Amino acid sequence: MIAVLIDPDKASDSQLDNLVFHPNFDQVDFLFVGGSLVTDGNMKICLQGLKKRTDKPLIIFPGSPNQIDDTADAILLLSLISGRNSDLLIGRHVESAHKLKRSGLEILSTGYILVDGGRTTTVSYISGTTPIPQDKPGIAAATALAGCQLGQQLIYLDCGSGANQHASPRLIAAVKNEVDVPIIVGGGIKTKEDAESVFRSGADVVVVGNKLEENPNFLTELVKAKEAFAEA
Ligand code: 1GP
Repeated sequence: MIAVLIDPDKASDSQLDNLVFHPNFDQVDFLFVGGSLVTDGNMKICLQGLKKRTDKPLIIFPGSPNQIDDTADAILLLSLISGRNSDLLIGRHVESAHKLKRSGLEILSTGYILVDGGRTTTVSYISGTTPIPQDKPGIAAATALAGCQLGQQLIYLDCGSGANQHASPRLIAAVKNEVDVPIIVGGGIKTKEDAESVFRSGADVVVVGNKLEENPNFLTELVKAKEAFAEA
């Protein structure tokens, strides 16, 4: 499946139009909305803009509790299990638990694993956590397994937005072999070959943000990668 990540701080009307009215948009499965740093108020404006344009599932990908907004359909309730920042493992969740319950959003409990994408990304800087090195697939697999044993329903392997490289095939495959839950992979996917390699290695959902902001026609390449994998 394909998820497009939308940064509410960058989502102008024309950017949303370019995405939603693209001829291949019907092949997009989910819209993830959020980020490590989002200006107050922009989340709602962005979600309302998307709601007006499409019926696709809108899923919040929150960097902080102020991004919870019931205009969306669901939320990836992220626990940053590759890090040891207690706030991002449980603290923020406690602070937002009642707000989240009242929102009525579908909650998708997600083990979020940050992987080294070759540069310091906003998410690693803001979270103050060290990503798992690409050459340590065993650590990634054990981390994902622990997340599932704690009851997480999804695993998100992320190199962070704008990463130089995406999670390696070896690391994705190691995680895939260890757990039965769906695996979301994002960060640094910039070519059709990247997307194909990530699908082939075991990703159930491929997430692209930056590349589609730069060039909405990359959606055509992404769809070809999804179709090539589906036919194989
Ligand atoms: C980041 O996985 C997402 O959290 C998407 O990353 O912007 O690099 O595609 P990109």
